[in-house]
Amino acid sequence: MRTLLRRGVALLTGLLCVAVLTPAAARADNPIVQTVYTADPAALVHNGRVYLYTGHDEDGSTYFTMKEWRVYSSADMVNWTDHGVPMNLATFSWASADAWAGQTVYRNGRFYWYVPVKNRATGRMAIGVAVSDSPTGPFRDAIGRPLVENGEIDPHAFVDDTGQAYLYWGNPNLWYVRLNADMTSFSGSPTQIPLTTAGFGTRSGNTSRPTLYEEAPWVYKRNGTYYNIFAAECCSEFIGYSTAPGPTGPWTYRGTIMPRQGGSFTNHPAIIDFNGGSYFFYHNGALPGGGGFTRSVAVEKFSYRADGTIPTINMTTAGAPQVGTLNPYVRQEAETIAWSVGVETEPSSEGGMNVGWIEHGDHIKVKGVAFGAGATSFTARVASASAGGRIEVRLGSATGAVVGTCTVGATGGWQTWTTVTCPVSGATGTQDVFLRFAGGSGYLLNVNWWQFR
Ligand code: FUB
Repeated sequence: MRTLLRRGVALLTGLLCVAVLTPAAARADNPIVQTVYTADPAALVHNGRVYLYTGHDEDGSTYFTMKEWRVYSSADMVNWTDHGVPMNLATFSWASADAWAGQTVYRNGRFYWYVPVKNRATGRMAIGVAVSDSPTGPFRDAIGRPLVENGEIDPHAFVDDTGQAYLYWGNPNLWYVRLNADMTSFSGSPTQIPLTTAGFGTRSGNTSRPTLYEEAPWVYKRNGTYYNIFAAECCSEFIGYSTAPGPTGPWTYRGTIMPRQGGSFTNHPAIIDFNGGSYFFYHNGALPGGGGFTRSVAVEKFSYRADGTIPTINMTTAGAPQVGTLNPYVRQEAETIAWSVGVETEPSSEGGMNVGWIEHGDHIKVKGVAFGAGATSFTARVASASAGGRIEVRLGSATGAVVGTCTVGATGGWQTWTTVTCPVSGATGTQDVFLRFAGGSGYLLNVNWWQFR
């Protein structure tokens, strides 16, 4: 990812410089993740945070070459914390390939992550289920075998307010099965939801698939109505939706949510309500080097119409507005990022993740940082196997006013951590903070966390 993204972001930065006075460009926070390609979003609200589960498109992919899944979380919809890779193909001893589109639900103190993977024994796509006590994992295979297998993909679990849970999945068909309360077994047999044109719209020119339904069902209930949001009419896909009076139908096609756009021939929806707002997640090819096999997850805020229908939602680079502000006076993970240029993340020897592969001129943007009356110092947990470098604390942009500079020396290793502190002056009110890195050539330093005082 590094070379591709660095080169592309330099281009993007150039374009943004041309439009430097355009507020939308300055605010651009979509796609959500800049450090790797991400695909197939699934979002979950838990204890005041949004957890975003994604797949990972390998750099330079020419197919859905996917080996692991990733988790990010946010309390404000713009600053997203990278929780790394809590699950990969090796989690499922019976899986051989294709870590494709999954989804996570919470029930009775546990998190269940349903994913499609290829079953080594049969060569077919099957649905696995992993479990964890934490939304960020690690996850383990809950049953040691496929939960269900019929060669189809894109599982989505939904727990109805009756307590009955359902698993939906399918491409080219649409299936459901009633999950038991343990969420890792089911009752009855997988059942096909009839793909009627009344239920799922009319596809043009494909008699073997008469309806618009393609894949990626996302089912939920709102104000007594069941919604099924899905990827429609490959290729390229748009996002459509249907509604029903019950969890298994009968469905009525309601139209387009997100038209075809964004440079990826697939799209993949997730919808949540968080903190009084409604949010629509999707993916596109918007990052440098991006396309149909190098996708990136993004989000838009939207409002349901009074009658419960969903308006057309277009992809933006601005993304969702920030919910609240970020507190700089508590420890913040360096991998909590609104936008970054040049950096990557990795597991830290101190737990969680750290930011690494930092070179001169790279930066991290943290949005809406509430300094109040003002900060007097900046502290960062850092490591460097080279000669180190500097962390410039800038406000407003990567070329904005420098309010503090911390010098980082050699620590003897990329995971040999020390704490540096430098004075800060002029950081008051609510600001977008840019940590810009400076120094010589090559990698300069790693950052695990930071905090103002
Ligand atoms: O990411 C692989 C596949 O592409 C997913 O399973 C589908 O939903 C499509 O996004």
